[in-house]
Amino acid sequence: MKLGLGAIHEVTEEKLKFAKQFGVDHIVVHTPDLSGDGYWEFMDLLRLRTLVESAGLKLAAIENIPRSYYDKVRLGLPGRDEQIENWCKTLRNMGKAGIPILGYDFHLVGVWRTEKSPRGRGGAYISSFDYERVKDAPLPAKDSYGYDLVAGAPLALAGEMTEEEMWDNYTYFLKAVIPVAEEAGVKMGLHPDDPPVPILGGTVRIFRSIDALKRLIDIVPSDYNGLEFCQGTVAEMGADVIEAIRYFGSRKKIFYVHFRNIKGTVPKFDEVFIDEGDMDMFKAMRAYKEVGYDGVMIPDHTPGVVDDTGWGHRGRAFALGYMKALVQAVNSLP
Ligand SMILES: [Mn+2]
Repeated sequence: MKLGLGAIHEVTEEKLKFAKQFGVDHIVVHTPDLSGDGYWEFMDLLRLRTLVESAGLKLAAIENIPRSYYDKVRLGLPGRDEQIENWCKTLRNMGKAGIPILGYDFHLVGVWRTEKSPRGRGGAYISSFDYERVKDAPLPAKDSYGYDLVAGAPLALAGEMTEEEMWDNYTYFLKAVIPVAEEAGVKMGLHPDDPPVPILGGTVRIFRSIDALKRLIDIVPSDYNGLEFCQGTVAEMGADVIEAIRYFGSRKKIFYVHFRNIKGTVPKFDEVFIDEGDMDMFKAMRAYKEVGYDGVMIPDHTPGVVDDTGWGHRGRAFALGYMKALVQAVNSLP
């Protein structure tokens, strides 16, 4: 198991130093601003990797492509073939630039929480989700990342899609891109839909169960088709987390891990500190070790603590330290 730091949108000297100081070797960059026109250019990707490596770190993955780059793909609209072609260009350029993993998701309204309040331990700010409060909320114009939900298309389209249509759009996309991912040597890992509920903002969400994750790996069997395994989201599903680690880990389908703990499951959960959630994180870490997982793990969302920064340096440092101790602990098991 390798530890890393993610949720880094802009690779600054300060972030790299932070990672280095807390003793991790890997960086996951989140939707970098690479000024590409529908795809990312080789030189921009190469510069990004070089920047990370100049600090003595490795660029383990890029997480998420700008959502406008594949809005038509997700909705199955005319123009999707061009976007798929661009996705393939990005994959080829990533491969040439030596960036081995692309994390992505395939839903319409992004990550959604209903509250962020100081209800956490000692008044820490935690984010929470309560499906009751947003079940019937209408389709927003922008997703929760702030991007236009469906650039240039009637919003209603997204709201009218059925689950099977969403699966069709996904299948069409996956069959087109995975062969190119193989050629390029870039693994594509899907992040399950967070929160994993059937409908949000009037749009369907298909990756909300273990069965759905199994289905996606069967659509195109390939070493390059797998998961950005968000343990927090799997816990939100109410699924058996250890079982899921064993199932996907033993099949080498976990490309990297979001190591997060929560309290509750959908319809209602809180994102608490890593040491106080429902999941025994030691057991989880042991399961990764037992299946021979050798990829990167990064902290995911963490509660906001006293005097923390907007990015959450203190919260992330706590999670990282905890993870480091867990890795040492499982590695010292007989
Ligand atoms: Mn996650």
